[in-house]
Amino acid sequence: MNQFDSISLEEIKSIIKTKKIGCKIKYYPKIGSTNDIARKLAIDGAPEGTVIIAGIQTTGRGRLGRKWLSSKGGIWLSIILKPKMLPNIATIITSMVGIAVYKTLCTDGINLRLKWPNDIMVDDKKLGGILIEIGTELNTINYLLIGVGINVNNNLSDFPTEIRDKVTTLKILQGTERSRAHIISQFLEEFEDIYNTFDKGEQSTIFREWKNLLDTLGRKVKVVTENKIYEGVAMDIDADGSLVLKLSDTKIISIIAGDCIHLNEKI
Ligand code: BT5
Repeated sequence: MNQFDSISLEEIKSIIKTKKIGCKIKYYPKIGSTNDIARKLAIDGAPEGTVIIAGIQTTGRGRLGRKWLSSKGGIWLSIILKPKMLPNIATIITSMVGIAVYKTLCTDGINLRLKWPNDIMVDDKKLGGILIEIGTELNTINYLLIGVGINVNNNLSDFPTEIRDKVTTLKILQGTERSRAHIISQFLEEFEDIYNTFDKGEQSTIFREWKNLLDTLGRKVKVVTENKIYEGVAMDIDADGSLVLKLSDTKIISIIAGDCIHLNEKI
């Protein structure tokens, strides 16, 4: 047992400087998925900014029901939001989470980049991911759940062999274990900052910042959407957060959701 083996809620509460995000924080040493607990709490009327943190998730999930490996040592958390309804709200919130993770970790000499739409990458390996789930009723957002997973003190041996060459952790990158309480507190502060910018209606400022961090732009990519696969050059992010793709026949299209594979170095 060492000092970084567990996440101390008391420590987070003693250092965090936010007003809204983290107004209530719940910690579970081992649960299914923080997003499931968040959903229950949101339906029961938990206030905006409530945060749920897990030590281990037994049924952590990614997008489209994919499995998210959540062994001991990572940051697995959800935030309950109650934002105003906007078209493509999931995209702007994903961008805000990516920017907040970047600002939290960039001072540590890590070459962190974002891969459209929701991957947190270092040197082309996945360090973390973002999952947005929305509860709506008659065109009104009842709640929006942000799920964030970041590999911190977990080891490569915690991952199945088939994805070991595609993932990384802060411990592998930095050769040392980190206080997750500190990282979480800083991340929640960075997120609150950018959520205030969002509340002021400054979406274009947020997308401009996102574009600077997106490693996807300028690359040849393959994008797998629900019903089609596209290949082309990722040109830009448009006003609603869609990826603008120039196809090989020079046709230009916008894609709001999908899985993106980088096919080459930046051109
Ligand atoms: C994501 O999905 O990247 C969103 C991950 C969100 C996880 C958080 S943890 C807290 C909250 N509670 C939850 O239950 N979930 C959220 P997606 O883009 O679909 O990527 C999923 C893919 O990433 C998998 O199919 C694996 O290939 C890979 N993967 C799984 N676990 C990983 C890990 N710990 N680190 C890096 N890659 C992983």
